[in-house]
Amino acid sequence: MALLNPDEAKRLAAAKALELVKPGMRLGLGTGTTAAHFVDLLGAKVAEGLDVLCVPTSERTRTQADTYKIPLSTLDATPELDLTIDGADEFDPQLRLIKGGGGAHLREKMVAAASKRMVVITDASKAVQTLGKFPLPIEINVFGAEATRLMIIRAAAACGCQGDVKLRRIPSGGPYVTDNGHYIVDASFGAIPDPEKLSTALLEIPGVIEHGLFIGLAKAVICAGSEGIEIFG
Ligand code: ABF
Repeated sequence: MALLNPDEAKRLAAAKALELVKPGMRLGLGTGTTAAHFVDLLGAKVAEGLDVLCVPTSERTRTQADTYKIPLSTLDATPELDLTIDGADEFDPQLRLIKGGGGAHLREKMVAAASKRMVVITDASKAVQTLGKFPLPIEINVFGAEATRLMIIRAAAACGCQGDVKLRRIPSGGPYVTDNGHYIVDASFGAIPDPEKLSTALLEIPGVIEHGLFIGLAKAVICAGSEGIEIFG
């Protein structure tokens, strides 16, 4: 197979995921560049007459899907979904994920949890043995953000995770604000020895809204690289 650049690999994974879509399905649409390829390809199918109803995981994805006139809903109106297709920042051999580099992991996790099946699409660079090289995004409440940041540092240290925990900022310097009106801190741990333990510890902090560890949610990962497509799970 010809060498693929990461963007070609993402599109290949997205095309493979499209084969899982059947008429009448209620779909969760992820966020990010890989998920955007899926929305492009789905848009073409919808133009040919495919009947689906989709819940986007971000305003960005809603806008993109709207341009293709993909029938859209909300998680309130359509609280049970058949399939969610989304990208990831990292996945490990147990199909645990880090997500949230794009700032959308709260809605992504809610939509994935409301789906019978979540399938992740990635290029090969996202495969890791141990999660944590990619900084873990943690969505936090605006009120008391600094107190929450300090609690995260302490809770993570008790789980064997140490490193910078930084408030995410936009290029002009202000804090990044999510679609839900919250801040995000990015935790550069390098490695997360026990993702389940860290997940539980973070969720016990009152100011934490949701973190980007997805555990037990992905049923399969479609990973594309120069060797072709590999499906995990
Ligand atoms: C979303 O997009 C996020 O959860 C994840 O952070 C990101 C993946 O990035 P990309 O598909 O752009 O590589 O799925």
